[in-house]
Amino acid sequence: MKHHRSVCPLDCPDACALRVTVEDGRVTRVAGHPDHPVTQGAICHKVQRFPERTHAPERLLYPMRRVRPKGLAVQRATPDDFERISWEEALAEIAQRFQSIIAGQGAEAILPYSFYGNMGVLSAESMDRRFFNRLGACHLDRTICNSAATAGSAYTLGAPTGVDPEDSVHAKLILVWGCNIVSTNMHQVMLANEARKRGATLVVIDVHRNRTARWGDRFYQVKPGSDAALALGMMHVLIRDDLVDHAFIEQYALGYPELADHVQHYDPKTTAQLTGLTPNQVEELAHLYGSADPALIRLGNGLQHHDNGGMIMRTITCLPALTGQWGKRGGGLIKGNGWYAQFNTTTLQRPDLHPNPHGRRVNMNQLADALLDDARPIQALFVYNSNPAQVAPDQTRLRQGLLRPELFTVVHDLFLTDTCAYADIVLPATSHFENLDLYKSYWHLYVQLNEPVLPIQGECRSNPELFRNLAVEMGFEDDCFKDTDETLIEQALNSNSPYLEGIDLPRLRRDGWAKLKVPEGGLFPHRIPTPSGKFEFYSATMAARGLPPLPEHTPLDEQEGRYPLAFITPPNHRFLNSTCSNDERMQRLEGERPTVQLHPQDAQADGIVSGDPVVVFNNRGSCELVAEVTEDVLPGTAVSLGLWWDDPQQGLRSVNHLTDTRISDMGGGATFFSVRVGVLKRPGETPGLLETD
Ligand SMILES: Nc1nc2c(c(=O)[nH]1)N[C@H]1C(S)=C(S)[C@@H](COP(=O)(O)OP(=O)(O)OC[C@H]3O[C@@H](n4cnc5c(=O)[nH]c(N)nc54)[C@H](O)[C@@H]3O)O[C@H]1N2
Ligand SMILES: Nc1nc2c(c(=O)[nH]1)N[C@H]1C(S)=C(S)[C@@H](COP(=O)(O)OP(=O)(O)OC[C@H]3O[C@@H](n4cnc5c(=O)[nH]c(N)nc54)[C@H](O)[C@@H]3O)O[C@H]1N2
Ligand code: SF4
Ligand SMILES: [Mo]
Repeated sequence: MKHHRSVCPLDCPDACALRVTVEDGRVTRVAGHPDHPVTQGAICHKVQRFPERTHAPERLLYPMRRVRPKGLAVQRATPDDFERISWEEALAEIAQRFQSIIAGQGAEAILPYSFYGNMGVLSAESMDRRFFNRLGACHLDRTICNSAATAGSAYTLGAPTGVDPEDSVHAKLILVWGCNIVSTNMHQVMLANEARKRGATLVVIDVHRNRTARWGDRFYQVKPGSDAALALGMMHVLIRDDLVDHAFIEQYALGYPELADHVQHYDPKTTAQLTGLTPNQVEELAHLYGSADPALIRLGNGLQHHDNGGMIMRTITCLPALTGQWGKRGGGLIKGNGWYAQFNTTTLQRPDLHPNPHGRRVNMNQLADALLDDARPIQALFVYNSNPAQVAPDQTRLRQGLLRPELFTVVHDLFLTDTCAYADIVLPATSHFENLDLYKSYWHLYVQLNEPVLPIQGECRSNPELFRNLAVEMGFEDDCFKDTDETLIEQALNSNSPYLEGIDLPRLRRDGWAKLKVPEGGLFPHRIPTPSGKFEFYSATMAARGLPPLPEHTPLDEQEGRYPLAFITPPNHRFLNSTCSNDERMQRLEGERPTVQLHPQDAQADGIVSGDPVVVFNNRGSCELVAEVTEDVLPGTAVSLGLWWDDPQQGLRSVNHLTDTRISDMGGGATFFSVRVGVLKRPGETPGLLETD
């Protein structure tokens, strides 16, 4: 029996340090590393299940070629849909198909599709990027998660950064805003509980009473997409009651007179109408925030998945500058901190290898549109670190696109995901227990090294190894395709960022992790990287781009598709996006089937009671869910948690049949949560208006 250090590879802010037990060549236990300052020995249930996941009989262990028709119409993808082939055959077939597409339509007809299924720097953004750059492939804008917030908050703060979460123990108020931390950021809960012991109040703002709302001390329930109005209403009260920090504003902020004038319109009564709160609640929240010291905002990731998501983030990030909370230990705001780990991406990804840096780009939220683009249809799709046939919007059209007979699709994954149901070639990926990799967190400030603890299983290959092999097959002779994993890590760390100073491979090999050298207070007050060098309430850059220069509330289109309910589909507790959704134990703990939470008023209209199978539909598609009638949601809002894999035999399919490829106001972000639907108690039947309306 041996114990090893490891890192959780999942797309989760906590980036936990793991302690892994290996016995007879198998992982038998995964626990949190007790010495890591943030992980503190605790991890979530999902990753405690990694021994079973790593050695699951369903894991892909060798390359396969399709022998049966594509699609999820009748049943899930099964190994019987494929025949086993050798790596030599697989690589030769991919290279030959790529070469003939390049000769015919050009390399821009080949689209890589990846996200952060494995957050490792090597797995997610190294050899793969070099390969597709050298190929001259279509560029992919990786916008599915965080790009509206990155763009929106940068207008106010200059960079999408926040304070060190370890300082949250010093807060006296923590405002958890559109962030379900009990499920999605458990170590923020541990830190907040410590703050609570020291007297802090925990306030939650969300559209539904989620697990975090139940844990917090106070809960404010708002209408979807109304958070900018709420923040502006809070500013109105803070300014009216002189709860702002004038000295701070004078020294560090730009545009206060314009802001003060602008928020006159957002009196508590108006704000209440816009948000669904009462005027008293608006006053109370503003006073709670304005009088606590230090006050911290933990701003969520999902909150930005609205048509107006960029502006929501831009607006909320103004609050700590108004109250002078930056620079106070335990105050300020945390949205994300990934920006600080400034690895040398130019060397890692080699954008210079691309023959056409300003060539064709596809926004990953608009994969459905790109696949169905008659003028320039994508001819080859190469999927890794992602499961688009589950996570991307507008699945009805997306899957039509994936079924185009001439489309050549390759999927590299650990499991036969829903996307594999559309693959011509499936390639087996190593688990992170089999790889060397480098990790950062998008929340805490530690960089970590992950060393292999298991031999490679079956014929699996890691992402960097796969793209090294493909480069050889394509005849790419550039030296960069010969770099080993160690070299890639050294290159990543060889950056002139002050935050990475003193962090190198030998140190990471010795200690496992190292804290970034971020000065106390983050960028504040040393450097506020906006054009003016101040927090910008008024942004000339936004004005120049045709955007409102002041924080603003833009209501969501409640007429979207003429459907009565706003439909919100955030992550659940035990799946990680669509990863872990194939674990039957996790499914059981999540209640066997996906549900839709409906307010009694909305349910009554159609005689729906809890447990009824219902059809949720709009003009883009439909899916079947089980009704859960509850006052945890507001009238007019329906909530379904988790991305469940399709099961055609059980009538299960992705909630993303209902979402749209529309992009947000800033950053090309996803609009998963700005969707409207109808609900009917008619299982199995497809009412006439479902698909076409
Ligand atoms: N267990 C688990 N953990 C995860 C994930 C997972 O799938 N499962 N996914 C990971 C990833 S990739 C990400 S990006 C993060 C996401 O995690 P979070 O940052 O917590 O974001 P979400 O869970 O998407 O949304 C947070 C909350 O925003 C609420 N919300 C939706 N619309 C609005 C609105 O208009 N106003 C307000 N105030 N609230 C709104 C939702 O109801 C939800 O409760 O979690 C990561 N961690
Ligand atoms: N309706 C709705 N849709 C959403 C969201 C939502 O809240 N609501 N959330 C959105 C968000 S925030 C995000 S980030 C996206 C996430 O979307 P994705 O990034 O697609 O996330 P996953 O579904 O977890 O799929 C990751 C896949 O990568 C595979 N994988 C893991 N490690 C490796 C590896 O080393 N190599 C290879 N080749 N594959 C590997 C996993 O097995 C898994 O199948 O989903 C988005 N979609
Ligand atoms: S999914 Fe998140 S909480 Fe769970 S082990 Fe990984 S990093 Fe930690
Ligand atoms: Mo995400």
